[in-house]
Amino acid sequence: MKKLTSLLAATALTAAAAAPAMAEKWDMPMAYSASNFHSATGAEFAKCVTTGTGGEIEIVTHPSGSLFKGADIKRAIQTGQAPIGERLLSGHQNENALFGFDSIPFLATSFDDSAKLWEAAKPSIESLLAEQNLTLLYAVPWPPQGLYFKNEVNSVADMEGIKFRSYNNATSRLAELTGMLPVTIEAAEISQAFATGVADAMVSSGSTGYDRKVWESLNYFYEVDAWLPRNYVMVNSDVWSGVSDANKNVITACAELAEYAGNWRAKEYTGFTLQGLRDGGMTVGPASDQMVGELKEIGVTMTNEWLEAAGDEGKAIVDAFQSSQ
Ligand code: PCA
Repeated sequence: MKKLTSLLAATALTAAAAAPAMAEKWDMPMAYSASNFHSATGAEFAKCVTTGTGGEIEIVTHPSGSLFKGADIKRAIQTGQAPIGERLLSGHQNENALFGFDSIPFLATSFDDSAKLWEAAKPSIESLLAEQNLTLLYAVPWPPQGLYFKNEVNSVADMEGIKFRSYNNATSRLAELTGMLPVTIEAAEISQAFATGVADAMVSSGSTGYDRKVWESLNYFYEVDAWLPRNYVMVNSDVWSGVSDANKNVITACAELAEYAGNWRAKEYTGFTLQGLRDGGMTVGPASDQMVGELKEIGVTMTNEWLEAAGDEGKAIVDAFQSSQ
């Protein structure tokens, strides 16, 4: 009996020793700061997968663009330099207008509407990604987008000539249509850009302003609720097809959990970070009626431009979203 027990123990030890040889480590590049709620959600997703697969797949997150910068993350995953990662979906709008469905001003301005719009767009986005050797795992919205300025602004005329930090095509276009000068800068680098006067304004969530402590340079946040762009987590499709069915189930379940938790966090973080901006000394409040009216006119122009660029598939997304209202 004793012999059998020690034989079993030895076998168990051998099995345990063999396990790490099969274990894979997946580095997961992420563009935003470790403290950001998307990064916190990604870290929990990574832990869920590592635990759920019994360590067969260990995911290690790399926030703040430390492994690949935001703009390079998708290509890194497509080409297999990294197996998995997170990126701002509308960052790919320059490749295909469809990716910009979530950055159309005033189309979907609340968390509920953003969820409906995502529902309408998801099949198109999944197949666009699949054509690029990418498998979508989960997606989480940012809080509503508002306008940050160094100085008080009450109308579009007041924006003339201001240097404006943009993060995708739509935000650059918004700058052009409001007479501002767009310069594209990753969120990880905005604190320095504002401190050195490379930019004096941006459109973003309270969350990004809070994470990057922009009150050190900027003084006003106008709650415009213009749209809610999304981050998504993708995996290289070749890597994905090599994963066992059991581990695929674990990863899919962890992704569902992450999407749920991320949505919840985004909502919680909205009020918390706006208060954080106030505590930092910023003036936070709604934009003037005049400014909102003028921005909405620009929103109509941008909606029409997007519909033209995104063709029938884009129109089908907007129609499906509007009929879900
Ligand atoms: N923060 C990101 C994208 C949208 C947002 O709220 C950024 O500013 O880069």
